Amino acid sequence: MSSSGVDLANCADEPIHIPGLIQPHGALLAFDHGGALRSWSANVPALLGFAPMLNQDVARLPLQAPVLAQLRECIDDSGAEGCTRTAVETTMAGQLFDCIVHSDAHRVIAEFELRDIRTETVATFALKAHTAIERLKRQKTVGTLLQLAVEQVRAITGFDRVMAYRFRHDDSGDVIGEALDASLQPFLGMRYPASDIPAQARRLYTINTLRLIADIGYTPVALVGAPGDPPLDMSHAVLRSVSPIHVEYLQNMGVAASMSVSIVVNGRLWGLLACHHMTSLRVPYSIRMACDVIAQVLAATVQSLDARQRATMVEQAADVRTHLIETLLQEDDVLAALARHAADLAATLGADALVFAQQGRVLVHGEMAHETATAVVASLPVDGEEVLQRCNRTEWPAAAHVPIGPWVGLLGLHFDPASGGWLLALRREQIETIRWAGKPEKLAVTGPLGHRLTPRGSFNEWVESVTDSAEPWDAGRLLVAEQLLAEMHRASMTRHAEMDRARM
Ligand code: BLA
Repeated sequence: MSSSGVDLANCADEPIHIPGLIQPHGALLAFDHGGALRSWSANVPALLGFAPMLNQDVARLPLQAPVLAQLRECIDDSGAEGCTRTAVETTMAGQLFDCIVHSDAHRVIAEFELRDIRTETVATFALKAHTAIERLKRQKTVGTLLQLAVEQVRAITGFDRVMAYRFRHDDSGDVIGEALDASLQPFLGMRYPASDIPAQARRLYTINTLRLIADIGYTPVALVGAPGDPPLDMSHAVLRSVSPIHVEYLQNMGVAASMSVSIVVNGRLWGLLACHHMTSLRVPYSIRMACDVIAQVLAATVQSLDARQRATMVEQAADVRTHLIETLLQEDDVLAALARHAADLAATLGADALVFAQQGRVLVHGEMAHETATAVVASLPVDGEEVLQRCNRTEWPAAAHVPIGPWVGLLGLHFDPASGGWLLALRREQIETIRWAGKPEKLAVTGPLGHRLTPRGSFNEWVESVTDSAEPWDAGRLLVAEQLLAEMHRASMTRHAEMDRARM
C-alpha cells in the first residue's frame, strides 16, 4: 500500500481530479465566482512574491494589469457557461510565467506556470506546428499518419521518446508509432493492459486532452486557505498533481518527465500520444497547445481514414460475395466452390483459418489441423443461432473435450441447416498473434509496489488477463458476415428448388 492509500487493487477509485496538490513548477490561486480568494498553493509567497489572505478580493492582489483583466473577464463569465481557458504571459518576482485561467461550477482558477523559454523561441515552434498540421492532413493511412505525428511532436517538444498508443476493444493498448532518441530501447509493438490507465483517468482524458508531469521526482505543493469546501476540482488545471501510483510506474521505467495528449475520435478516447523524457522537461503552455491541436487534426484524420477503410472493406466483401455466388450457382459441390474462394473469404472475414462443412465432409483453409477442424464441427449445435460467435475458451461446450488448441475464436455461419452446412471463420488466441518487439526483459525493475509496475510486468499482466481469449469480430466484420450468410441462404434455396424440380 502506498502512502496515499491507493494500491494496485483499487486504482480506479482514486479521485485524481481532486488531489488537493499541485506540481511545484508553478503556483495556483482559486477564487469564488464573486472574485474572493478561497484557496492557493502554499508556494505562492515563494514564487509570486506576495502573501495571500483568505477572501481577499482579486482587485487587491499585486498582479499585472493583463492578468487582472483576464481574471476579471473570467469572473464575469463564470456564471452560466463558465469561461474557456485563456493564457497570458506575465512576470512575477523577476520570473517569467504563463498565467492560465479557467472556471468551473464553483471556482475561477489562475495558474502561474514557470517558463524558461523566451517568447520569440516559442513563436517559431508554433510556426513549425502549422507546417506539421498541413502534412498530417495529407496522409493516406493511419500508420503513416501516426508515425508522422510522433516525429513532429518530438521535433516540437524535444521529448526523448514519443509514442502513439492505440486502445483496443478491451481498453488494452498497443504502441503503434514511435520516435525516439538512439540511446533508448524501442517500445514499438508492445501491448499494455487496460489497468495501466484506469477508468477515471480515461474519462478525465476525454474532457481534458493534455497533461504534463514536468519532473517525476517532484514534491507536491499543498493547497491552503479553504481548499476543501468543496474540494478544488482540478480536472482542467494544468498544474494538477498526478497519481502517486502513476508516478511510481514512470519511475520504474526510468522516465523523468511525461506528457500525454488524447486522441478523441467520435467522442471516445481512441489513443494517446505518450511522451517520455529521461530528465525533467518543462514544455511551455503554447507548445503544449500546439501539440493539442496536432492531436485534434490527427483525430479528425483518423476518423475520415477509418470511415473510408470501412467503406472499402464493405465494397471488397460485396465483390467477394458476388464471385462466390456465381461459382455456387454453377458448381454442384458447395464445399469445392467455397474452397475456391477461401483466401478472399478469410480476408473479408478477418480470419486466420476457415473451415467448410456439409453432410459430414470437412475442408480446411489455413494452418488448422484436420482433426481439430472435425472436432470443432462436431461441437456445433444442430439448430439454433445462424451466426455463432465464441471468443473465449469457456464459451466452447465441455471446453476440455474439444481439442481446439490455439483456435479460440469462432465465427460460425450456418448457411444450410438442412445439410449441416457451416462456414467457420477461426481466430487464434490473442497471445499467439502478438509479435513482441525489442528486448523487454531489460526493462524489468522492481519498485516499492513490486514488479508489476513496469512495461514488462504490464505485459505479463496483459497476458494473464487475456489468456484463452481471441479478438472478437467487430461490428464491420459482423455486418460482412451477415450479408454473406444471407446471400448463401438465397443460393441454397435456389439449389434446393432446382434439386426438387429435377426430382419431379
Ligand atoms: C495514467 N498511465 C497513465 C498515463 C499513461 C499511462 C500514458 C497518462 C499520464 C501521463 O501522461 O503520463 C500508461 N504510459 C502508460 C503506458 C505506457 C506509458 C501503458 O508510457 C507505455 C509505454 N497505472 C498502473 C496501475 C495503476 C495505474 C496498476 O499501471 C493503478 C493502480 C494508475 N495510471 C494510473 C493513474 C493514472 C495513470 C491513476 C492517472 C494519472 C493522473 O493523470 O493523475
